[in-house]
Amino acid sequence: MNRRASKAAGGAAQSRSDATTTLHGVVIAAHGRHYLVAPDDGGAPLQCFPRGKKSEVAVGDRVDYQSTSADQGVIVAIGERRNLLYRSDQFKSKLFAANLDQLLIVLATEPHFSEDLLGRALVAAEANGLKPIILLNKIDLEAALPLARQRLERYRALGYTVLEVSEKKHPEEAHAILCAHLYGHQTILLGQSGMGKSTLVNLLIPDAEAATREISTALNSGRHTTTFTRLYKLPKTDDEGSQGGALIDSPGFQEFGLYHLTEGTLERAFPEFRPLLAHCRFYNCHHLHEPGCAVLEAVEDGRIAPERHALYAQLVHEISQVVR
Ligand SMILES: Nc1nc2c(ncn2[C@@H]2O[C@H](COP(=O)(O)OP(=O)(O)OP(=O)(O)O)[C@@H](O)[C@H]2O)c(=O)[nH]1
Ligand SMILES: [Mg+2]
Ligand SMILES: [Zn+2]
Repeated sequence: MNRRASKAAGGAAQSRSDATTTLHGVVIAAHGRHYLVAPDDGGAPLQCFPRGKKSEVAVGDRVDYQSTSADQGVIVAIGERRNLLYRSDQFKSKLFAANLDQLLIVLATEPHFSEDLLGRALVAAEANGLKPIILLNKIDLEAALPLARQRLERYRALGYTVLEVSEKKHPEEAHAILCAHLYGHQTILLGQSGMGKSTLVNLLIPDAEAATREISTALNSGRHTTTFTRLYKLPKTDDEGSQGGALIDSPGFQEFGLYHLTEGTLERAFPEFRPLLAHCRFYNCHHLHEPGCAVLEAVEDGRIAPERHALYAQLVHEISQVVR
């Protein structure tokens, strides 16, 4: 049946089962080579496979697809992306999501969060032009709170937004704070396992039923609760100006390689380096050992934290390992 004929036959349901008709939707979940696509016409999500061997589809992608059965389809084209967030090592890359506005880095007082991963997530946000927001969750765990706050002081000083909530103990307060920052934007939640990403999704989107740790414990299914990346549309609220948006929940991770970045992108991803870059003696300064380096001088006299420069040096080292 051609497009005209299917139109004549009438109805979206008819054309959706027509393999030659190209339909449009958004990828809302990715698990291996399985993708869930939410059709633009508001129909139920259907399971899709990408055409061809390489699966480079990401959650948040706009796609053209053709249905192969009532609840399955094949992705035939990926729409142009505003951005694509991913991590990489020397050998492979792993997609997080596409077409994002913000990156919410979810940390907690407990378990102890990794500052290395926090620093890398900030660099990834800067490199992709995404607004990073740091969230400290579980502030009800008072014994661990002072240290967590102290560790985040540096990032506040750099100008990053740092929010503090207790999703479990003070859900109404948390709800208000989070809505103010998340409504109207497409935001990915990144963080180590157990920080409270899925709890946050459930707080803002009650019918998301994102599995939290309790559920996984009940099912005895291991440490990592969330096993795939999934997009949830924010419900429209009554108060005017709230425009929906979406949250993308992702599995907790332990590594955040950024081997695909260039040195030029890296140096600009550190906001405290930026005003100094024009003042290095050599225009192609690597800010590692060069004489007359304005960045190294700032490290020397305490304007730049040595830990931040060490992260920069480590990332430069890592990208130099890649054969381009
Ligand atoms: N004390 C306390 N516990 C919390 C809070 N928020 C979440 N938790 C608990 O922290 C645990 C982990 O929460 P999840 O939302 O599953 O964490 P996650 O970041 O999604 O973890 P992964 O899916 O494994 O990446 C659960 O037992 C939650 O109940 C909080 O504000 N205070
Ligand atoms: Mg989770
Ligand atoms: Zn320099």
